[in-house]
Parts: sequence; C-alpha cells; structure tokens
Amino acid sequence: MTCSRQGILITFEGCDGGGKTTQLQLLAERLKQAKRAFLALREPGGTDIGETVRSILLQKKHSSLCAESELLLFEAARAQLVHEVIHPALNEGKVVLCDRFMDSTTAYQGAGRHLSLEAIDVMNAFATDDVCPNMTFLLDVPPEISRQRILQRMFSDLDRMEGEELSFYERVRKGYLRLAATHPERITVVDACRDKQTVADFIWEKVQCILPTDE
Ligand code: Z5A
Repeated sequence: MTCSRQGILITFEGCDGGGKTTQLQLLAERLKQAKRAFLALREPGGTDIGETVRSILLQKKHSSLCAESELLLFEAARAQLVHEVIHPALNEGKVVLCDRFMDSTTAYQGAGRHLSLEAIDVMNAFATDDVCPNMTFLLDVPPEISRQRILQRMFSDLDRMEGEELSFYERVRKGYLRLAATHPERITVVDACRDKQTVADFIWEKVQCILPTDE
C-alpha cells in the first residue's frame, strides 16, 4: 500500500466507546486553532451513498444481514468515500481525519465474524484504491469499559452492531492489537482508559510530528 504524499490521512480505530469520535473532534479543534485545512469524516458514511449504506448496516431491523453482505456493504461505502471525498481532499493537500477505515473491517469482519483475512486484505486494497492512512490511532479500552460508556450515552439505544455479545468485542479487540503489532510504524495503540484531555494531548503530540512544516 502507498501512503499519500500530498495530504495526510489520519484514522481513528477501536471498539465502540473507545472515544474515537471524541478524540477526532478534539484533534479537529486543535487543527482549526493551528489554521490547518482539514476534513472530518466517518465510516461507514461521509457521502450520500455511504450514509444510505450506513443505515442499512446499523438498523436493527436488518438483523438477517449475513456476514458476507455486511462485509461487502462496508467496502462499498468505503470505495465511495475514497473516490468521492478522500482522494480529492488528499490531492488538495488537506489533513483528512476519518472515524474508522479499513482496519475496522479486518478487526470486526475478520477477527469478529471470522471471515477470511486474505479476502478482506484484497477487498480493503480494492475499496481504498491502495490509499493507506499515514497515521492510525487505536483507542484501546477493555470491552467492559467500552460497553459501560456506550450505555451511558445520552441516546443509548443500541444499533444492530452494538447488540453483539461481549465475546465478539473481545475478538475484535484482539484483532486490532494483532494489526497494531503487524504495523507498528503506522498504528499507535493509545490507552484510552485515561481522561479525554490526556489522550488528546498524547494524540496532538504525535500528529504534530507528521504535519508539513508550513502551508
Ligand atoms: N464497522 C464494522 O463492523 N466494519 C467496518 O469496516 C466499519 C465499521 C467501518 C459503526 O458504528 C459500527 O460499524 C461499529 C463498527 C462497525 N460498530 N460497532 N459495534 P458507529 O460509527 O455508530 O459507532 P462507533 O464507531 O463504534 O462509535 P461510538 O459508539 O460512538 O464510539 P466512539 O466514537 O469510540 O466513542 P465516543 O462517541 O467518542 O465516546 C463514547 C462515550 O464515551 C461518550 O459518552 C464519551 O463522552 C465517553 N468518552 C469518550 N472518551 C472518554 C474517556 N477518555 N473517558 C471517559 N469517557 C469517555
């Protein structure tokens, strides 16, 4: 895979409740203060088509969705996001922040659903057009904590994916940690049990190292 040479792609990964959305927003605020051009996205979603696919994937009424269809739908939303939004933004030299990307598929559909990791690697490369994040933060919390945080959310109605058993999230977490061990140059494991501001400071320090010196 090739990393973008113009803009920068930074992704946030981890089990739900790890704090990806929170940390992406805190990083976005810092980039804004630093007057950096950035774009904040989420997966699945980020395009009209992607958001439609997202609702198919997350609505509880689609409980009969088989694992193979689920995989293809995540990849379809990703391909659309890469072609419609990420490629152009990187070509314009922007910093692109994405709440989940290809590693989610390896962790959830691969480790979580036991689908073929080889097939997922091929599909990830196809859907991303070989765009690889420059930096990935894996917000790591034990599944029990992530569950607690999800249930404490203001609107704590669980979606189709969030209704899985704890053992599913344990497999997903292990899958993520294996990925991080395989790609230590790209993936930073962040102890996300710490308070939000401490985590945000840690992330900002790392991100500053890869921001181009001037625009
Ligand atoms: N999925 C997949 O299976 N395959 C794929 O390829 C892709 C995705 C791309 C997307 O759901 C689902 O799709 C997801 C994986 C799957 N499913 N699951 N399960 P989503 O986008 O709706 O949900 P999410 O990505 O899992 O986000 P989330 O549930 O909102 O979690 P989060 O973004 O990591 O956490 P948060 O919203 O920032 O924080 C959650 C709560 O914790 C909130 O009340 C915060 O105030 C609190 N929080 C955050 N940080 C802290 C700290 N440090 N201390 C204490 N409390 C905190």
